[in-house]
Amino acid sequence: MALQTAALLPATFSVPKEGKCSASFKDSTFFGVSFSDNVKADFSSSALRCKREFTQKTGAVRAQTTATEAPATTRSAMDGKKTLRKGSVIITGASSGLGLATAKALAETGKWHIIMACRDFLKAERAAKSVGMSKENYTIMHLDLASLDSVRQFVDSYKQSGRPLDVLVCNAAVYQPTAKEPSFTAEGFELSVGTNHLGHFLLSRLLLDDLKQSDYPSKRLIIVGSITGNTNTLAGNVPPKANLGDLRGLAGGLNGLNSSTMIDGGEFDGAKAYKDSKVCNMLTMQEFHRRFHEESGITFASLYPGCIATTGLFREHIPLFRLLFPPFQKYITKGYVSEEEAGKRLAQVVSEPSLTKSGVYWSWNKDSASFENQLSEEASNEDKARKIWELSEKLVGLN
Ligand code: NDP
Ligand code: PMR
Repeated sequence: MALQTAALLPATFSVPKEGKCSASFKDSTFFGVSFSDNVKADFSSSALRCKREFTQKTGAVRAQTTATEAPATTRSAMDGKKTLRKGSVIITGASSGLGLATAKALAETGKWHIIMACRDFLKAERAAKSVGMSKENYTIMHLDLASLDSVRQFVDSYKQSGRPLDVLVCNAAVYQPTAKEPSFTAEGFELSVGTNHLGHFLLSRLLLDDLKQSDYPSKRLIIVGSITGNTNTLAGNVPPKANLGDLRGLAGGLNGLNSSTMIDGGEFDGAKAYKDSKVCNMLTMQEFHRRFHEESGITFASLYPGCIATTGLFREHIPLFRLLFPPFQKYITKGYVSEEEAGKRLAQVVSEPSLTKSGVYWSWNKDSASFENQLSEEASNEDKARKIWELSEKLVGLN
């Protein structure tokens, strides 16, 4: 049973104005090449398989609760100066790509303790080592966002650890652009929206009180968004476009039985499901802001870090896409950013004193300077945000 709980070891190119795209291809084609029949089964890891592998691989891992609560500042006995304790930041999906690069950037400052909330413990441990993070700067905890039980166990373990929570970064995501059939989370929600939105929704709701209790100078909840969910950009107009419709699929539970697997009630489309999930992420951030910013002082933010064309996000795309996508973004759209640069951007949203404004969707210009970007009509629709909040509460069992 010791293993059932989370393992805890110390261990833009953005087009700001309305842009119209005349592209007439589907997302499943790129440079006119059809991918549909080339999907490889070796990337078909289901949430359940990952969970099993974790339990097998981490047989020797025990939960430890080493941390104790510490006030944000302590006065030094030597010179009486106040010193700030290390901030505690949880980053979901810190085992690769943007999450790992952000963890690395924050660890290098020496001012943060990073809780890497990951579904594959060994992968996370290797990843942390591979980027040179030193053990005193991070803790790996098991979290599978495709299982609400796992989310609840993670939260329980975190609370038991006694560690304060100063910043939560909802970063993990799955993208299934070539899937012909939907796959599902442990509770039977379509996997992309289930993981990217519903898993994070429950996680952030359950950890909100911990954030509220933080005495750190700036406490933040960050939910990673994207340009492709924003139809006021060229990238957001590449088919299939995000569209949540009247939310009838979400209301029905996205299970493909008595409802559609898609939020808008349409036919399953993996690329659209991902983009829809990003719209939910950006709307959720704003709804948090409206409901809790004033009373709690928490900064709620989202961002588009740039096109990080080399990450594991594209693992289920065909090899040709993965080969051509980075140069396409580098030389044609000029929207490309390296994982390292994107990690620095997200690290700014975590820790920069100048980025404390709440309710903002951050982006960066060509000189890598941050600016408050405009969200599309749908991604800033207050009525939809409230409805998604209420429907999501029901689905994750908060209501
Ligand atoms: P990666 O695939 O490299 O990282 C995604 C992370 O999410 C991985 O660590 C993965 O774990 C984790 N993850 C996936 N499913 C689960 C799950 N069920 N439970 C816990 N963790 C899970 O992609 P990126 O770094 O590119 O993506 C990070 C974020 O950036 C996403 O929110 C994405 O939408 C966003 N983004 C990415 C852009 C890009 O161009 N790449 C552009 C705009 C936004 P594992 O290592 O085990 O697979
Ligand atoms: Mg896109 C203005 C240029 C721009 C930018 C910044 C992106 C970002 N993309 C742009 C344009 C185009 N893309 C154009 C003109 C095309 C047609 C050739 C195109 C195609 C394309 C595909 C097939 N782009 C993609 C895909 C994906 O599978 C990626 C996706 O949609 O994932 C959901 C993607 C992306 N383009 C981006 C970004 C950031 C992505 C990554 C996904 C994300 O996290 O949002």
